Amino acid sequence: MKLYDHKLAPNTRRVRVFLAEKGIEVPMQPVDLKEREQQGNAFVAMNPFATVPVLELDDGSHLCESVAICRYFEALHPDPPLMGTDPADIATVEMWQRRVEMNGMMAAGDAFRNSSPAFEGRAVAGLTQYPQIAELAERGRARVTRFYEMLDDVLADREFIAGDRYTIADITGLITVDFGGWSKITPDPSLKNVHTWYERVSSRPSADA
Ligand SMILES: N[C@@H](CCC(=O)N[C@@H](CS)C(=O)NCC(=O)O)C(=O)O
Repeated sequence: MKLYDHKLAPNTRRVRVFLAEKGIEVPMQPVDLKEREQQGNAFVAMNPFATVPVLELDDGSHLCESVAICRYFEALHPDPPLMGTDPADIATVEMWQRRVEMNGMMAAGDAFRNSSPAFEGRAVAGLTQYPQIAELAERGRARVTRFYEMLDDVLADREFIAGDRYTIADITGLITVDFGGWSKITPDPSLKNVHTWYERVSSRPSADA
């Protein structure tokens, strides 16, 4: 088994943090995104969407999508649970994971990829070339800012995003805040609950993974 990884990429970090929380070690295979290794024939044969992470299993098959890869490890190593325990809890964690992903992470992606000069003509990850749209960058910034305000309300009465236990929703939240920082989108200082939560999750050893 090995994980096709890129040290700086938020989605690969999500998997690395998840593995660190579970104490699982997986050999890493670095992918040079800057040199477009992810767009080469060998990589596209593993993942036609041309993105990392990709998990190669011992039988030579491949799993893509960071959350699906986390789901695989959750099933293999249920302890500590990071994706819920009973049916309602599993659905609650999924609900928050998706909310953070769609309203925070993807909006931060829109802000970054539609404004960074390095991503001109590559506003969407993958093989198809999409032009940058400045309005999408602006909307992304506005959405992340609004998402942090909503998150602050959520965190008023709980330690973690999906409840009293650290879960994958917190991991996606952590990578969203750090990724948003690339575009200088940071939670407003008035959002005390978000800041307290961020200190809590970013001080866990797994955050360095
Ligand atoms: N939904 C996918 C997103 C994967 C993704 O966008 N990966 C980025 C790195 S964070 C990538 O490989 N980008 C390559 C590119 O932009 O060409 C997942 O969760 O795995």
